[in-house]
Amino acid sequence: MFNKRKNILFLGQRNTGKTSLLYKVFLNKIIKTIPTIGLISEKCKIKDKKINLIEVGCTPDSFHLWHYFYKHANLIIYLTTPLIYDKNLEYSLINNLLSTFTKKILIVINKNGNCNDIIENIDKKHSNFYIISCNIFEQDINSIKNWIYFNI
Ligand SMILES: Nc1nc2c(ncn2[C@@H]2O[C@H](COP(=O)(O)OP(=O)(O)OP(=O)(O)O)[C@@H](O)[C@H]2O)c(=O)[nH]1
Ligand SMILES: [Mg+2]
Repeated sequence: MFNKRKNILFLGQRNTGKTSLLYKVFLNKIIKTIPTIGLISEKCKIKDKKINLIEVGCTPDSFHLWHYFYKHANLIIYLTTPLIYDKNLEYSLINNLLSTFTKKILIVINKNGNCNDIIENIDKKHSNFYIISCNIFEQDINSIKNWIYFNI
Protein backbone atom coordinates (compact mmCIF):
# COMPACT_ATOMS: atom_id res chain seq x y z
CA MET A 1 0.00 0.00 0.00
CA PHE A 2 2.95 2.37 -0.50
CA ASN A 3 2.11 5.50 -2.45
CA LYS A 4 -1.58 5.19 -1.78
CA ARG A 5 -3.26 8.31 -3.12
CA LYS A 6 -4.01 11.19 -0.77
CA ASN A 7 -7.16 13.24 -1.26
CA ILE A 8 -7.19 17.04 -1.23
CA LEU A 9 -10.62 18.62 -1.06
CA PHE A 10 -11.20 22.14 -2.43
CA LEU A 11 -14.01 23.91 -0.62
CA GLY A 12 -15.34 27.44 -0.43
CA GLN A 13 -18.20 29.61 -1.54
CA ARG A 14 -18.94 30.26 -5.23
CA ASN A 15 -16.50 32.22 -7.34
CA THR A 16 -13.66 32.18 -4.81
CA GLY A 17 -11.11 30.60 -7.17
CA LYS A 18 -11.21 26.88 -6.33
CA THR A 19 -11.00 25.66 -9.94
CA SER A 20 -8.40 28.28 -10.89
CA LEU A 21 -6.13 27.29 -8.00
CA LEU A 22 -6.55 23.57 -8.63
CA TYR A 23 -5.48 23.87 -12.29
CA LYS A 24 -2.82 26.56 -11.97
CA VAL A 25 -0.89 25.31 -8.98
CA PHE A 26 -1.32 21.55 -9.26
CA LEU A 27 -1.66 20.99 -13.02
CA ASN A 28 0.25 24.05 -14.33
CA LYS A 29 -2.66 25.17 -16.46
CA ILE A 30 -4.31 28.57 -16.61
CA ILE A 31 -7.86 27.94 -17.69
CA LYS A 32 -10.96 30.01 -18.26
CA THR A 33 -13.33 28.56 -15.72
CA ILE A 34 -17.06 28.09 -15.65
CA PRO A 35 -18.98 27.58 -12.39
CA THR A 36 -18.43 24.03 -11.18
CA ILE A 37 -21.51 21.84 -11.04
CA GLY A 38 -21.10 18.56 -9.18
CA LEU A 39 -17.46 17.61 -8.69
CA ILE A 40 -14.15 18.16 -10.42
CA SER A 41 -11.65 15.36 -9.93
CA GLU A 42 -8.06 15.41 -11.19
CA LYS A 43 -4.87 13.58 -10.31
CA CYS A 44 -1.38 14.95 -9.69
CA LYS A 45 1.87 14.15 -7.95
CA ILE A 46 3.89 16.20 -5.48
CA LYS A 47 7.32 14.59 -5.48
CA ASP A 48 6.68 10.95 -4.53
CA LYS A 49 3.13 11.52 -3.26
CA LYS A 50 0.20 10.67 -5.49
CA ILE A 51 -2.74 12.96 -4.97
CA ASN A 52 -6.40 13.24 -5.96
CA LEU A 53 -7.67 16.81 -6.28
CA ILE A 54 -11.41 17.11 -5.70
CA GLU A 55 -13.40 20.32 -5.98
CA VAL A 56 -16.84 20.09 -4.46
CA GLY A 57 -19.15 22.32 -6.49
CA CYS A 58 -21.14 24.52 -4.21
CA THR A 59 -24.59 26.05 -4.17
CA PRO A 60 -25.92 28.29 -1.40
CA ASP A 61 -27.90 25.40 0.08
CA SER A 62 -25.21 22.72 -0.19
CA PHE A 63 -22.84 23.75 2.63
CA HIS A 64 -24.43 21.24 4.99
CA LEU A 65 -23.34 18.44 2.62
CA TRP A 66 -19.62 19.23 2.86
CA HIS A 67 -19.06 17.06 5.93
CA TYR A 68 -19.93 13.91 3.93
CA PHE A 69 -16.63 14.38 2.10
CA TYR A 70 -14.46 14.99 5.17
CA LYS A 71 -13.78 11.37 6.09
CA HIS A 72 -12.21 10.69 2.68
CA ALA A 73 -10.05 13.82 2.73
CA ASN A 74 -6.44 13.99 3.93
CA LEU A 75 -6.25 17.78 3.66
CA ILE A 76 -8.65 20.59 2.80
CA ILE A 77 -7.89 23.76 0.85
CA TYR A 78 -10.52 26.36 1.71
CA LEU A 79 -10.81 29.33 -0.65
CA THR A 80 -12.22 32.67 0.42
CA THR A 81 -12.00 36.28 -0.76
CA PRO A 82 -12.78 39.69 0.75
CA LEU A 83 -15.44 40.06 -1.96
CA ILE A 84 -17.75 37.63 -0.21
CA TYR A 85 -20.96 39.45 0.58
CA ASP A 86 -22.20 37.55 3.64
CA LYS A 87 -19.21 37.73 6.02
CA ASN A 88 -21.06 36.16 8.95
CA LEU A 89 -21.94 33.12 6.87
CA GLU A 90 -18.29 32.93 5.82
CA TYR A 91 -16.94 33.04 9.39
CA SER A 92 -19.43 30.39 10.44
CA LEU A 93 -18.50 28.11 7.50
CA ILE A 94 -14.81 28.44 8.39
CA ASN A 95 -15.30 27.84 12.12
CA ASN A 96 -17.55 24.84 11.42
CA LEU A 97 -14.98 23.39 9.09
CA LEU A 98 -12.19 23.89 11.64
CA SER A 99 -14.27 22.22 14.37
CA THR A 100 -15.35 19.25 12.28
CA PHE A 101 -12.33 18.42 10.12
CA THR A 102 -9.49 17.40 12.39
CA LYS A 103 -6.68 17.13 9.82
CA LYS A 104 -4.88 20.12 8.28
CA ILE A 105 -6.67 22.96 6.47
CA LEU A 106 -5.05 25.54 4.22
CA ILE A 107 -7.14 28.71 4.08
CA VAL A 108 -6.37 30.69 0.92
CA ILE A 109 -7.58 34.27 0.91
CA ASN A 110 -7.65 34.88 -2.82
CA LYS A 111 -8.01 37.94 -5.06
CA ASN A 112 -5.55 40.03 -3.00
CA GLY A 113 -7.45 39.40 0.19
CA ASN A 114 -6.70 40.97 3.54
CA CYS A 115 -6.28 38.25 6.19
CA ASN A 116 -7.10 40.36 9.25
CA ASP A 117 -10.89 40.02 9.18
CA ILE A 118 -10.70 36.27 8.84
CA ILE A 119 -8.01 35.85 11.49
CA GLU A 120 -9.96 37.99 13.97
CA ASN A 121 -13.09 35.91 13.46
CA ILE A 122 -11.57 32.46 13.70
CA ASP A 123 -12.29 30.85 17.03
CA LYS A 124 -9.00 30.92 19.00
CA LYS A 125 -9.31 27.28 20.06
CA HIS A 126 -8.46 26.12 16.50
CA SER A 127 -4.89 25.41 15.49
CA ASN A 128 -5.24 22.91 12.64
CA PHE A 129 -4.93 25.52 9.88
CA TYR A 130 -2.53 27.72 7.99
CA ILE A 131 -3.55 30.93 6.19
CA ILE A 132 -2.12 32.56 3.07
CA SER A 133 -3.27 35.61 1.18
CA CYS A 134 -2.66 35.72 -2.57
CA ASN A 135 -3.80 36.44 -6.07
CA ILE A 136 -3.69 33.22 -8.02
CA PHE A 137 -3.11 34.95 -11.35
CA GLU A 138 -0.55 37.51 -10.25
CA GLN A 139 1.63 35.54 -7.88
CA ASP A 140 3.68 32.42 -7.96
CA ILE A 141 2.18 30.36 -5.14
CA ASN A 142 3.76 27.06 -6.06
CA SER A 143 5.48 27.07 -2.68
CA ILE A 144 2.18 25.95 -1.11
CA LYS A 145 2.92 22.55 -2.62
CA ASN A 146 5.82 22.20 -0.16
CA TRP A 147 3.55 22.98 2.76
CA ILE A 148 1.03 20.45 1.45
CA TYR A 149 3.71 17.81 0.95
CA PHE A 150 4.73 17.99 4.61
CA ASN A 151 1.20 18.32 6.01
CA ILE A 152 -0.76 15.75 4.05
N1 LIG B 1 -8.59 38.82 -10.36
C1 LIG B 1 -8.61 37.55 -9.98
N2 LIG B 1 -9.58 36.75 -10.44
C2 LIG B 1 -9.57 35.46 -10.04
C3 LIG B 1 -8.59 34.94 -9.18
N3 LIG B 1 -8.85 33.64 -8.97
C4 LIG B 1 -9.96 33.36 -9.67
N4 LIG B 1 -10.41 34.46 -10.34
C5 LIG B 1 -11.58 34.57 -11.22
O1 LIG B 1 -12.73 34.34 -10.41
C6 LIG B 1 -13.70 33.64 -11.17
C7 LIG B 1 -14.09 32.37 -10.45
O2 LIG B 1 -12.97 31.49 -10.44
P1 LIG B 1 -13.16 29.92 -10.27
O3 LIG B 1 -11.81 29.34 -10.20
O4 LIG B 1 -14.08 29.40 -11.32
O5 LIG B 1 -13.88 29.90 -8.87
P2 LIG B 1 -14.64 28.67 -8.16
O6 LIG B 1 -14.50 28.88 -6.70
O7 LIG B 1 -14.16 27.38 -8.73
O8 LIG B 1 -16.15 28.95 -8.59
P3 LIG B 1 -17.39 27.91 -8.52
O9 LIG B 1 -16.98 26.64 -9.19
O10 LIG B 1 -18.50 28.61 -9.23
O11 LIG B 1 -17.71 27.71 -7.07
C8 LIG B 1 -13.11 33.39 -12.56
O12 LIG B 1 -13.55 34.41 -13.43
C9 LIG B 1 -11.62 33.49 -12.30
O13 LIG B 1 -10.94 33.90 -13.47
C10 LIG B 1 -7.57 35.82 -8.71
O14 LIG B 1 -6.67 35.47 -7.94
N5 LIG B 1 -7.63 37.11 -9.15
MG1 LIG C 1 -15.15 25.83 -9.65
